[in-house]
Amino acid sequence: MTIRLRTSARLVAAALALAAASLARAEGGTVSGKVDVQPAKYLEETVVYLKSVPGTYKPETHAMDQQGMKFLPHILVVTQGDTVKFLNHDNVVHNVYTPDNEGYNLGSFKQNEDRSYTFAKPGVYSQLCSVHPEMLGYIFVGQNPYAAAVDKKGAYVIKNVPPGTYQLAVWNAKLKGPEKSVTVAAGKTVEENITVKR
Ligand SMILES: [Cu+2]
Repeated sequence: MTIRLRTSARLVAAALALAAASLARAEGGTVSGKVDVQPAKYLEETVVYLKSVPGTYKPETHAMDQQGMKFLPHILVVTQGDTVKFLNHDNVVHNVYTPDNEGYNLGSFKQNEDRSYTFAKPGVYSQLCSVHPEMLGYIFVGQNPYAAAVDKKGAYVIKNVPPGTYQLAVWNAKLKGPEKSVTVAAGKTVEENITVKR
């Protein structure tokens, strides 16, 4: 009896160890840091991303609103294969088009109507409204989900990155920044600060 109990306790311990090992494998790492944008007035239009991360990613649907005569958010970060639903919460007709990459024009639509577009290819797509030339937004379409727009202080956080070595790159609407090689380990954070300038 005692022997049997010990054996089953050992089996449970072995099963727990296996579960812990597979959890560790599934756990990703974090890449974070700060982007110093010179001149700082271009800070908002900055996305930090990993250039190529092997894998297939489940398509998701995001929303970009037109409200208060603005595209909200100003920059939307998505992954290739994702769909963006464009909303209109203004009491005026808005349009959505882009001249970038394959280009599209979703026509004009009224308050509480929407239009959708599925992004098949990575790239940056400026979002324009033919009715209101002052309106401008951006959709950053990554090859993978490991991308983040900076916050108001220039900080970025890219979470749940599968362990491995990647090229970290930065996109800015007006400026350029370097690429860096980063090695991500499970459960660890890599700090990378980047300077973006002319
Ligand atoms: Cu408009």
